Amino acid sequence: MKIKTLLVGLTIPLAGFAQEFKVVDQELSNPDNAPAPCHPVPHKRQILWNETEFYAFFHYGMNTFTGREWGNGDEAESIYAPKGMPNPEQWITSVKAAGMNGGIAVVKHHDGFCLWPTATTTHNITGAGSEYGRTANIPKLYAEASRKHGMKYGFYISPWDRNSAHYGKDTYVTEVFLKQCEELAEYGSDQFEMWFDGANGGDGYYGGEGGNRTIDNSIYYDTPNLRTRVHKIAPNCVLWGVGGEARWIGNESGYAGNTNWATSDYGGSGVGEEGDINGWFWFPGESDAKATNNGWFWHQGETMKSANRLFQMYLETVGRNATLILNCPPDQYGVLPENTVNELKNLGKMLHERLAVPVHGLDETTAAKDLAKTATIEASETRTGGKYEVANLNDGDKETYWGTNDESRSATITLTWDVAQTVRYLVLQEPIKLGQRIKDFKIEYTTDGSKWTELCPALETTTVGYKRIIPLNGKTAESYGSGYNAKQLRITILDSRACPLLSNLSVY
Ligand code: FUL
Repeated sequence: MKIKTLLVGLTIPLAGFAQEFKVVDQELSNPDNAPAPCHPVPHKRQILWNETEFYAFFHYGMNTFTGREWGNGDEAESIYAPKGMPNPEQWITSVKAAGMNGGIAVVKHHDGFCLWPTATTTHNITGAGSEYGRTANIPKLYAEASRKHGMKYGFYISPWDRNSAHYGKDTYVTEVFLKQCEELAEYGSDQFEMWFDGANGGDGYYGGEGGNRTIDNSIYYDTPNLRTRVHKIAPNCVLWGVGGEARWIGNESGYAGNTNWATSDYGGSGVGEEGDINGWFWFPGESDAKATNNGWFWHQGETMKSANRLFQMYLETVGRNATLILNCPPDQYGVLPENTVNELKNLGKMLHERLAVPVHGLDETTAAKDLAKTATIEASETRTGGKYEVANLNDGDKETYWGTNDESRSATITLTWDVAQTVRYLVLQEPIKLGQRIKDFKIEYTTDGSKWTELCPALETTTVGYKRIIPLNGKTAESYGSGYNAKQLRITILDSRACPLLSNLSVY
């Protein structure tokens, strides 16, 4: 492609000098006819973060022993007294069995108690009320266990600190918060996310002074500096929330919008579930939800949600271009209770058998079969350049993709089987490094090869993004019905922000 840069004969007086601008011919080489990105696009670390898809949240700390959800910050260190050796390895292996790919451990909640021997405050495990508590450096053990089991890991460190006398003053950010983040970053340069909650200000113990502290959340934490300092140590660590690299989906109930753009503007909370097609930033959604029927922290007598309900949450988050961070709270022994572990296993089996999610310990032969692999796939159009064939849709390579030529905004993809197949779910993925593009599509099937019927016509089939899983009966609660007997399945992309591209298409 040849571009003529039009800086024609302009003469601008600059600091007393006449500056001549010349016409420049630039030869831009694009031998493969690669499509231009549709901005905004994600940073590499945001793509890696998205690929984590489903991960755990572990709320554990002072509140586990007080039964509270928000400690005031005046709790004596000795109240934190695990009755057994906290075992982050058990947390990690239990969630791995559910098909999760990692997790975030809360290592400091709003009460300010730190689960590692930080140099920034004495309000930490060194004063714990049991030998187990004093010995177990949670972030260290957690990072080691995660690495051992090939799981991604990161930490929740509450910016709001109701214990610290510094909170609300400049010294808090420089002497406490940033230093704590750096200490945690040192537990591993391969962290994938740090979680910075938005709750802040208000009353607390504040070193004994008490009262209320007010801050301006948008500037107080010195976010640009925080990002630079953490990324220096952990370059692929996405700074969630206050950090501005991934956004809160906004409901804590485990669902995202059917329409969900990974683009948004900073600051607003109204874009949580759906994002904003006109957003200036790549600001993808994460959905935080509880696997149990009580608070974020462990409480006596709490129950687990059923695997069926958790599967529904998965469809409504991971299946709607968000990630799912599912909270599984360790108890006072520092382990996940048995009923949690069992239900997580049931969930893993369901994900494996319905959507072929790879689950450690489960045999591949019991995974759902991807029916796209046995179909003949045809597209109404294929981009010239020789690299964008439909074969890329199901080649297991996330770097390759199918696409149309630049001018197109619509296309159809048709899958044909020799023998009709029972279909229940369609999975689509866009190569998001080139931006989120598709904004309307529909799905049809035919049993006899002549009469086409639209599937889930009432469902908003708008955005795709990193991943979209469509339950073909249109329901997330009872999605695994008898399915549809399809000889052919046709996906029609009706509109797109730029020429449509797809990196993966699977059918189960
Ligand atoms: C909230 C916090 O205030 C809750 O305690 C919990 O940690 C949740 C995940 O985020 O904003």
